[in-house]
Amino acid sequence: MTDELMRIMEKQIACTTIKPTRHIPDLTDDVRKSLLTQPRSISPKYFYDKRGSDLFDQICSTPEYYPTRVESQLLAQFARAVIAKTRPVQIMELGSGYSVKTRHLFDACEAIAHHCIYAPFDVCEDVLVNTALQLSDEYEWLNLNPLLGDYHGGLGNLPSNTAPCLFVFLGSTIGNFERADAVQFMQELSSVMRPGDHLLLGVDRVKPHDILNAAYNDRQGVTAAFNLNVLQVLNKALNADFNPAEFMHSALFNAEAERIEMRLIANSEQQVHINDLNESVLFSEGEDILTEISQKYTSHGIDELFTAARLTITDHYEDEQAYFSLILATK
Ligand code: SAH
Ligand code: AVI
Repeated sequence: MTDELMRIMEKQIACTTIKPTRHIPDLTDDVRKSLLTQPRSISPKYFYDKRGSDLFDQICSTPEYYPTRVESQLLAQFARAVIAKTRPVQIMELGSGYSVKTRHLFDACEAIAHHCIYAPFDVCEDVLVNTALQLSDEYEWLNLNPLLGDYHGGLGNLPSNTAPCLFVFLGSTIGNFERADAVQFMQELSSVMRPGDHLLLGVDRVKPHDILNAAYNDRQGVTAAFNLNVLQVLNKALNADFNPAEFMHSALFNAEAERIEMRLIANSEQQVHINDLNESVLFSEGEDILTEISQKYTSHGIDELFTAARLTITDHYEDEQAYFSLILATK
């Protein structure tokens, strides 16, 4: 038995699997529907195997990727106010990853001896378990309830019997939804919130294009490696033979749609075999796969999102340059 497994058992850390409330296509369905047909795309949720999650973590420390830095500064500044206002019995975080910035909320709880439950919800089990282990060392008072699941499957089965609950959705992960899907998601979130619950949402803002483009094209090439890693995920899961060296990372701000569009572009004509599906894909030179959109919002766009979800904004925190917003809202 590995040391890590021993620690998990000693600490009794187990993930609860959250059943979807509606059908979620699996990787096979998604690949058939989106990758084998044109225009080609793949859902960004497939980025996040252990390596993809680690690469995202590294992106957060690149000098160009301002969202993490700015959001972290906002949390450092306002976490105490958020906790004082919401007094959560439970903090439920969607797409929690390594819960790095959430520690500002735990520190704010600790400062006033306010003990609570933390329920991180993520698709990546490895990261959930490791993070829970780490947090249980750092915050002994924190009552951990890691939840494994896919938020595209609905939020109706999340444990919600503990009120007041502070829902947290950081990193502008809402930007990885198409605008219409973001509205639907916010409405779904609102429908599981009860009076007294709050939502803390991190949203990246529209800003000068050079800053946006640089954030997704860091000089060390970490974002490129993160993007290309999805091909390895497909190779492993579906016994495919994508050659990442034959694809190029591309991320460009689409000014009309106000979003970064991240793609993988075939360097040459090539045939890829997806053995488990018994399918082949012929890529022409320059043909691309859309791997992620990262919608940026204006302050007006943020207001519209909350209005559509019938949530009332109580506080809108932003940095001096209005690069990033942290919004606290209630039902
Ligand atoms: N909240 C963290 C991590 C953001 S990265 C931060 O702000 O730094 C996006 C996170 O969302 C990853 O941890 C990824 O595993 C998770 N994620 C992506 N798609 C998901 C889905 N469909 N359901 C649940 N979690 C998802
Ligand atoms: C998680 N998500 C909000 C990040 C983003 O900025 O869209 C993922 C990312 N992709 C490239 N860099 C970071």
